[in-house]
Amino acid sequence: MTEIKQYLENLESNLKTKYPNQKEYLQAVAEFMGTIEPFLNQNPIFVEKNILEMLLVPERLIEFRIPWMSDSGEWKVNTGYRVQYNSALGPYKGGMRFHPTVNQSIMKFLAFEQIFKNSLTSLPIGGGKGGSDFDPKGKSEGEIMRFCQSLMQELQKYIGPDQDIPAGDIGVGGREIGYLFGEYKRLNSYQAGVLTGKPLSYWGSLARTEATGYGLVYFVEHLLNDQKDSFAGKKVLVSGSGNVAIYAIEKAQELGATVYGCSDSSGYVIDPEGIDLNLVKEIKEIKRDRIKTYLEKKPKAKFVEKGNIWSDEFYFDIALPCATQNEISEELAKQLVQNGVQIVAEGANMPTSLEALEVFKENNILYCPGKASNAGGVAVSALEMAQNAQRLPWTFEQVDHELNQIMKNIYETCRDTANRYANKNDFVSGANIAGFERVAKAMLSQGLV
Ligand code: NDP
Ligand code: 2IT
Repeated sequence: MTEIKQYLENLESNLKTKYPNQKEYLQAVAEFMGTIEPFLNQNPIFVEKNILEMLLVPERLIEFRIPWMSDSGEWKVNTGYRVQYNSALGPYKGGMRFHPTVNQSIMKFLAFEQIFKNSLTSLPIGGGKGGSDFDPKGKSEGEIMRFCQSLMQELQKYIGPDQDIPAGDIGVGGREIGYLFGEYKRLNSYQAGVLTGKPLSYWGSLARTEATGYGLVYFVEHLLNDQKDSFAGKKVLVSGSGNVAIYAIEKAQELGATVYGCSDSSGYVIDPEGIDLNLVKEIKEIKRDRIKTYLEKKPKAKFVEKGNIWSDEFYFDIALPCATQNEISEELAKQLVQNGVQIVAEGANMPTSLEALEVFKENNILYCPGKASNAGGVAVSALEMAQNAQRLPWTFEQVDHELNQIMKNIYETCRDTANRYANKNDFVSGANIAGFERVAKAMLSQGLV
């Protein structure tokens, strides 16, 4: 075993001993560590200076109490988090997730991935993530508002437009960002750039809502163009029906693909006529209802209660997982291969298990890791910060054009880095190495801070 391989194995095994129960975090680190050796072999300075061990320790991890009162007057409490992982490239930047499964492991995996994702955008943003184990399902408007206000009473101590800039993620969209922003303003002052994903009426950016889904499809379109191909005529399935899924469907349809299915945590829909996106938007964005109700207006579609969309035997070309971590297991990956899938591109963060990833590799599936392919959301968040600092709004076309350029650049960087250090089309290695290189250089030049 080479000295560098041994160094990497020691770091990983120490982490396993320290955090034996943080399985998502260990998974994200393992995926990263498994790709970085060829780069370190050519750049041993980062091992000599122990940059990797330094990088693994979050700069700060804040955990706090969020008390709130239900409509019926009951006293409730949740746990809030903000992981300020790495600020070598800029202020901490990353979303807030509200979901009952949120814990330290999930927060750390998301923040860790965010470091490299943000680095890949080439914009001045460091890596962070936050959220709470609060479950927004079934809560009233008033409960959501009071919860957001209570959360911000604590979080406001640690954030600022040049310090840490939260945004949305699962369970956090424009409505929640609005309540968080209002409370921050009341406790501090009007700082447009303290949160991104703001509603358009007060300094939100045009195209931020669309950015992650559109960016995902732009990334894949650049990959397809490289192979003299395109989305036109492709058959696509998408998991989830939230912010990322909806705008991935929209752009894929616009580029001439047919999207046959989408899902939520209650089950999945396959529509042989192609998904009616206006109907999905009405169900999800306006009524905040379950995807099952799609069948009320489209009786020819099928709904599989509690089913995972990737278990279906539908034959299709491109899989866009846009729901949550580890939604594609080894078994489901095999099913996708059997279904004839050629490309798997992640809109969600880490939707593919390590075992599933191996299946894709063995079968030469073109696999685009989320930290590259879903970076469009955070990239436009950084453009929102730029507009806020400039005190000038940009047009939709301007933001959308920048987004497409950024995704092209990320795709080409991953492709070229893979060709240089790993194998052709190994976008996992490409994304990890290119993302790491920028952060590591910045850390080194800033000294022991
Ligand atoms: P939303 O809350 O808007 O939507 C999430 C969707 O995924 C919903 O359809 C939800 O179903 C489904 N889902 C969530 N958890 C589960 C679960 N445990 N099992 C089954 N389905 C589930 O979130 P986003 O669209 O913003 O986020 C989706 C993914 O994209 C996440 O992994 C997020 O980290 C990632 N991402 C988001 C970005 C953004 O800008 N918003 C940027 C980059 C990545 P249900 O409503 O039934 O819970
Ligand atoms: O995972 C992600 O990149 C996001 N949830 C978006 C973060 C952001 O700051 O816009």
